[in-house]
Amino acid sequence: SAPSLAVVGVTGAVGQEFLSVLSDRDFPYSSVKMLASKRSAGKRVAFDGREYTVEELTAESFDGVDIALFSAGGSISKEFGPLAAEKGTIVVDNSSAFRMVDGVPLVIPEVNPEAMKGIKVGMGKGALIANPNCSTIICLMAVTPLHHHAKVKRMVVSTYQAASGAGAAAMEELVQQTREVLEGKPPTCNIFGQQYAFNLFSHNAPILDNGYNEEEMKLVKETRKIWNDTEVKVTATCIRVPVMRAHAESVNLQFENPLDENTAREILKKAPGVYIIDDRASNTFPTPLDVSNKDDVAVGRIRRDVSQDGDFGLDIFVCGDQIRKGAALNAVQIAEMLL
Ligand code: 11C
Repeated sequence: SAPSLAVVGVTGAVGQEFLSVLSDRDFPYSSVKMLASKRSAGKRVAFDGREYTVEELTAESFDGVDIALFSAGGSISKEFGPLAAEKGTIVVDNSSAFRMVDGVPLVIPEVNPEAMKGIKVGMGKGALIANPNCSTIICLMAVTPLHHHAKVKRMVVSTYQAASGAGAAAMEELVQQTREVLEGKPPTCNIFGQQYAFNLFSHNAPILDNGYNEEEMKLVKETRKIWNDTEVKVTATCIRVPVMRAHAESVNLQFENPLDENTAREILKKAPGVYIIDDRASNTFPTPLDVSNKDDVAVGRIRRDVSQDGDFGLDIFVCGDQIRKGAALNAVQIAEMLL
């Protein structure tokens, strides 16, 4: 029979997207609990033509729940994720809480479905499965097919990250600031503590002792775990740009084996969940708007890296919807694999 579902953090940007992706994909369910903090309890949310009342998340929320999709921040995941799993719920967690924990699969369905082998609804056992960081998902959707062909030795990622990655409030603040700046008023700076509209800045994640911010180190560590490759060299610089909901990433690749740009293009043409926008004649390449509200990741600017010898280096530019493939869609695809 169809699984019972719970959506944790249902009033947030990703929570709301969980609902539209579940609905768009006709995900089968017998019941669905809409869960959030006490603050949001009692609010009404619409799903599949019905209205639901948001319930407060408690330890009892997971009784009888087969699959729970979590996107309510790391501390909620840490508190309630293991508890839900103990009760027999399979938790697909969008936070960074369990990504690097040994034994917790970190999954992009098109990239490493084998990591969650054996985890299924109906086996009478709960589990934790982690959804990678959005920048990692979007990057690896395009890079993994190339990696399988020529093995990436080193990858340099520069990101241009949208407001949505910082949540619904950041998206609202971008709109508000844009209006304020155009009206000549001082911008309201509640989320990032600085002007965001008509500006860009280093990603707001905490800076670590090595000078990288947490977002950058997620790209480094998560790539190694997803590829099951402790050797691959990854470095990243993550930047927040005033774009609403899709991330862009410039990716420089160094390969162990040669890969010319035409072969790369053929590989990317066939890659699941990826499409190419790469028209040099008209200077048409992927943009965040091209992929906003779309499932697939766009890749372009596919070219040989002239700083490397022969065909051992490529540059590409990737755009993906942060809320969809970067979060909700990836989690729902994981949930589909549980059935
Ligand atoms: C951003 N990727 O775009 C971040 C937010 O590890 O899931 C999500 C952080 C995470 O700002």
